[in-house]
Amino acid sequence: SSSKIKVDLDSSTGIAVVKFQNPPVNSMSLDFLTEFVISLEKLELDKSCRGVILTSAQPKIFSAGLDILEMYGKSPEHYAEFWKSVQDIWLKMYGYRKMTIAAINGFSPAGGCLVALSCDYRIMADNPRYRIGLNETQLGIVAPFWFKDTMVNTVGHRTAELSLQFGLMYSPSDALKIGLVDQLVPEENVLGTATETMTKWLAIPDHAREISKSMLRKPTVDRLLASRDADTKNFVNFVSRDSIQKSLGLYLTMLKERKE
Ligand code: CO8
Repeated sequence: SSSKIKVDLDSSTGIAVVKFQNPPVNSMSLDFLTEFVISLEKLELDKSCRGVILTSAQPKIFSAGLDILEMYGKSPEHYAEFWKSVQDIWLKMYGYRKMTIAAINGFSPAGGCLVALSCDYRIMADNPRYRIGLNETQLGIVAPFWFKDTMVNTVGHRTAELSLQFGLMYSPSDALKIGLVDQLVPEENVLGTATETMTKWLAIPDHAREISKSMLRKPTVDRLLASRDADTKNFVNFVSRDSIQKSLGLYLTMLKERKE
């Protein structure tokens, strides 16, 4: 299978650009997530890499989130395997030792938003058509507690209440207002600004920044580590329900019909 993750490491600056290339919408399938986590592990072990920028190789879309087809009409064993890979990518990213920046160059719903939220800094294209947010409830599904924790840690409790219950998708300017993203720039400058910003962050001694990050994030990571199996069981039971399968089926149909 062809590569869904393109890694470009500049060993003179220590900055790696990781590009999602899973057309048409960078949905996060099991294959995608597996390759993604392996790429991040390799970069974490590579001494010439100090920071990672995540962005998309597809125009207009950062990532459409988890691949809904991995959660629809499959076996319980498949759901469990898929969910473990979702946990793996979040655990890897949220606890990542190196500096990470999301260069959000398009739509970023649900799992796409989670990946961006797991970075240390978010720069988004100021295109008013783009949206970012945890829209799970709109699909009739529920973002798990660690998605919620990540959101609360970023935007605060009250904004997370509104955001998660409504399944709100924010325009770039609204996302900036609530602190869901840190900076907006013209579309063509997203990657350039991310590189400049990374260079500034890399002026901070790595070990001091790393320990500070870990101090802030470890309690959140530990909560999932303490209950991974229960969280997987919970997901498998939930997603296997007839009512949830029906909701996902309707949502997939809606996506298709919207096009015609
Ligand atoms: N998974 C699978 N297929 C998808 C997904 C997805 N997330 N998103 C889009 N597709 C498919 C479409 O169905 C379409 O398929 P086809 O070509 O066969 O008709 C194809 O990709 C292209 O999509 P569009 O035509 O819609 O492309 P546009 O450029 O018009 O729009 C968007 C791009 C805005 C990204 C749009 O596709 C969209 O809104 N997608 C849905 C995004 C979404 O709601 N994702 C949520 C996924 S759930 C998740 O990430 C977290 C789950 C948490 C766990 C829950 C516990 C149960």
